[in-house]
Amino acid sequence: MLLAALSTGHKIGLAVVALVFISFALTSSFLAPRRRPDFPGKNGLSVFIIACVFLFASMISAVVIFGVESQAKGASAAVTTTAGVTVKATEVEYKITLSTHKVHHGVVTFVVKNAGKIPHNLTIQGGKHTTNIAPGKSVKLTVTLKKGSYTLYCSVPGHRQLGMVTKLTAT
Ligand SMILES: [Cu+2]
Repeated sequence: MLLAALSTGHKIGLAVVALVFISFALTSSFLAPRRRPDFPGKNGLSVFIIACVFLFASMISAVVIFGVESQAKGASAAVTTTAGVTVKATEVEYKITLSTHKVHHGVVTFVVKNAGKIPHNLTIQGGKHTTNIAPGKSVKLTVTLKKGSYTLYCSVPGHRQLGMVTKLTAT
């Protein structure tokens, strides 16, 4: 989750820190003992431990700092990409009314209200659907939409043909 939220710049920064850490670990475990058979030795050991702790700490802080930074930067965008948008769908016999027919692609939550007198559902063609909703009740359906055009309908037999079908575009 955290890594996915990082921007490219931050990922490069993290990779550099990770590379330093890895090369230090490899160098100290393979190269140093060859040159100095008594490695790490009495004095060397404490230096080695300090270096280890320091590098580990910088790696952790790099993750934390970069992570916090990108979360702060993404905060405004998160409204549409992470938290998602809400589309209200009102169903009656035999019509589906959407609060909007155009959304930004990503997470979309449908709040589906059955304002009719018999059960209905909201089905995304080729995708998720709500349960059959009793009259007067509301159900939420959260989906992740890629860019494209979607057909929404009620899958109760006959209802789509009677007009319970509409379109939604994700841009
Ligand atoms: Cu229906």
